[in-house]
Amino acid sequence: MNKDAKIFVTGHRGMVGSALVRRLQAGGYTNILTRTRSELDLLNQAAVQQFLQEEKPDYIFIAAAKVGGINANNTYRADFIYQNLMIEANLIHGAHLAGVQRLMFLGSSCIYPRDCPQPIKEEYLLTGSLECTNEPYAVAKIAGIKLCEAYNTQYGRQYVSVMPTNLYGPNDNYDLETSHVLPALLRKAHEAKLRGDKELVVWGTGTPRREFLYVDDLADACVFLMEKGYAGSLLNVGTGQDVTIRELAETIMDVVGFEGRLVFDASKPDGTMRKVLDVSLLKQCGWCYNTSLVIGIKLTARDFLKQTT
Ligand code: GFB
Repeated sequence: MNKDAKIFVTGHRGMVGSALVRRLQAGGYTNILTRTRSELDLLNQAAVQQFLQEEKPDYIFIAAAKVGGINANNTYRADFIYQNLMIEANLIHGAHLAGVQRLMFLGSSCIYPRDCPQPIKEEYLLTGSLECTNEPYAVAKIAGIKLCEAYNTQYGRQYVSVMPTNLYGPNDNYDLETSHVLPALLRKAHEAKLRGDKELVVWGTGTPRREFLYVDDLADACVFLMEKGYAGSLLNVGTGQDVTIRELAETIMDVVGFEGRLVFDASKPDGTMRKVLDVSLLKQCGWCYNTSLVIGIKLTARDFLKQTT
């Protein structure tokens, strides 16, 4: 990528998009294009097509998406499938019409079958049934991958789909009903400490395993792959290491300094029991993560305090 290439980052106010903008700016890129939701409604096909025709970016990163944790995915099922299908279809088709050759579509590790072998290889896509709690979101993201593949095979585009594992970091959503587990537990531990509580409630049984990647590492991987001209269609991005939800909660308690005990609310769903990515392909490309879970949690705790105090 030339340093003055026009790079459109969608979703730049979200956790992933803002990390991409930080990483691009740090890399010396000077022509980064962003639009807020009120400036450009990505659900509006005509508006997206007109914008892309006018701007004709050289590169697009699709970080805009309707996202959330297990409860949000399970509750707002229609919103998750509809909004994600519209955003990606409008952007991918609009990019093609505007002659954009290079695009990166960001998905999620929940696109893989619920019970597939672990660690999860890219080739397991569409080999089994999905986890029920996030099936609408996963179906939309799978459609995005297939859109990219189809424009590559029919029109010779280079649209790459990157599947990150569970992400966390600055600008995350800390709302307890809709957030992912890591920001939720950070907030719960912090508030429990302030109130002097004796207990911290963790949803589910604490036994599911999850892999966590610091969002600035994801942004680094995405820019690395664009710079390298990576031309494969689907690629996992993660650490290749996972922990139980109980271990995650204990690490967060240590970082925050909350000394009460953990209580598990089994009335809440566990979701997939294990979800750890095989990152061999990414390693072969020459990229590896940098931020350990403890360091990443400390950095995120700082962001949480900044946002709430
Ligand atoms: O992060 P999370 O919501 O997403 O939940 P998923 C991970 C695990 O943490 C589940 C447990 O087993 C939850 O039951 N958990 C424990 C909690 N305490 C809490 C809490 O206070 N809040 C939350 N949110 N969870 C999402 C998908 O799945 O992950 C999305 O629904 C997407 O589609 C995303 O793929 C990365 O890993 O279960």
